[in-house]
Amino acid sequence: NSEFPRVVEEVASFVGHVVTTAGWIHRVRELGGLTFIVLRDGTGLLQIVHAPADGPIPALQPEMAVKVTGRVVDEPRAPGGIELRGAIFTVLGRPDGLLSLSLGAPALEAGLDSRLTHAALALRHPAAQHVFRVQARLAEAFRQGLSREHFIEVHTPKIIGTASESGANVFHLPYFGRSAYLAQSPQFYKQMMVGVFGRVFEVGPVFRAEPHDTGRHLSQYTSLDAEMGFIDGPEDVMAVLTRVMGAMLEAAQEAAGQESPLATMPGTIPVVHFEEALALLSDALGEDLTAEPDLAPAHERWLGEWARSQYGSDFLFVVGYPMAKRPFYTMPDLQRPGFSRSFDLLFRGQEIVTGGQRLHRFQDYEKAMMQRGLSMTGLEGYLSAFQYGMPPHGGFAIGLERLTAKLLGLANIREATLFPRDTKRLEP
Ligand code: AMO
Repeated sequence: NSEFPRVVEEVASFVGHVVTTAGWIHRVRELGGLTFIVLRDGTGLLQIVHAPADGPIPALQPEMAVKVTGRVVDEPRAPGGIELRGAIFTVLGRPDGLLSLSLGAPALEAGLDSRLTHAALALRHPAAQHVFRVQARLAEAFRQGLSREHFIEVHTPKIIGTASESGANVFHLPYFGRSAYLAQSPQFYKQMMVGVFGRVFEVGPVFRAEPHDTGRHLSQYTSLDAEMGFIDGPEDVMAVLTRVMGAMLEAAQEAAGQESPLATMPGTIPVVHFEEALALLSDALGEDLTAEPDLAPAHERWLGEWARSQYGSDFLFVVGYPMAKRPFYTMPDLQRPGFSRSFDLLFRGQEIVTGGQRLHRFQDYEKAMMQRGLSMTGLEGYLSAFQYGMPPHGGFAIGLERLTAKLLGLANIREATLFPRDTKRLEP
C-alpha cells in the first residue's frame, strides 16, 4: 500500500474504511491473547488492536516509527472512540538502543534537566506536546486577532547596531570588523513601521543576556510585539491588548479542551496606578515602599492575590511606572511628574506584558536622550522617523513563554520552551 498516510486525528472520520496512517509506537501491551498498540503522532493517539488471526506483525517496540494500514471501527473505550483493526505494519525507523526516557506513562518521570538534555525524545511525550500545541494556538490567535484589527505583520532585523532596551543585558557579536548586538526587542523597528503602516505586529525571537538563573528568564524568548499609531493615550493600547489577550485565551482553551479550564478574561481588566500599588503594598507588608522605583517579584505576587480577591481577576494592569525605570522612548505623564504613560500587565502575579505610549516628537527624543546621557550616534536612522510626521503611538510586547507557563501552571519557563537558552544551556 503506497497511500500517503493520514495523520491520526483524521482517522476518526473514516469509520468503516481502510486507511493508512503513521506515527510512533507509544505503548504495546498483550491482553487476553490480543495485542493493544497505541500509535502516537503530532495530532494524537490511536489504538490499534491486533488479533492472532490478523497474521504476523513485526516485533514492535516503543518509539519505532511505523506506517500502518487497517480498518477503522467504533470503539467507545479507545481514545477518540475509534480503533484500527486488522492492521498491517511497516517499520520505517527503529530506536538504536535503550531509550534514555520512557514515554509510555501519563507523566514523564524525569527531572527538568534530564528532559531538556534529551529534548528530542522528551518532547514526544503527549504532556510536553500539549504545552507547545497550546503555545502555537496563543501565537496564532495573536496574529489573527491583530490582523482582524488591521495590523500588518512585519519582520525586523535581529542583528542590530545599537542596543534597543538598556545596554546592560545585550549580547555582542563580531560583525564584519564591527560590533553588533542581538536584538533585545523589535522596539525601534516597530515604532518606525508605525510611520509606514500605522499598525504593525511581529512574532519573533529576542535576546537578553540574562545573568540570573530564574524560573522566568531566558536568554532567548519569543516576543509578541504590537505597535499602533494615532492613539489618544495608553488606554487605547491597553484596549487592543485586552481584546487580543481574550482571543488568545479562547484559542488556548480550545486547544486544552473545555474540561481543563485555563483562565477567564474579565470584561475589563482592573487597573491600579504604580503609586497606589506601592501604597497598598506598604500597608499590607508593613514597610515603607513608597519610594521604590519598580515592583519586585514578591510585590507582583502580592498584587496578583489582591486583584484576585478584590476583583476576582487573574489579570491586573499596573500603570504609570516611574520614568526612571522605563527606557528613553517612554512618554512621561505630564499630570504626574516622575511617572510615565506606560504599563505592565500582570497575570497571576507575574509580569507577562510591558507596554505604553512612546515619545513621538524628534525634539522630545533629543531632550530625553540628553537628560539620560545617551548618544544619538548609531540611532540616526531610528530617530529620523520622528522627523517626518510621526503620530502619537504606543504598543506592547507579550512574552510568549512566560504567558504559556503561567497559563498552564508550569513552575519553570523552560518547560514552555522547546530548546531553552540560559546561562548554562547552549545545546541541544
Ligand atoms: P520588556 O523588556 O518588559 O519590554 O519585555 C516584554 C515582555 O517580555 C517578557 N520577557 C522575558 N521573557 C523571558 N525571558 C526574559 N529574559 C524576558 N524578559 C522579558 C516579559 C515581558 O513582560 N520593548 C518593550 C515592550 C514594549 O514596550 O512594547 C520590552 O521589550 O513577559
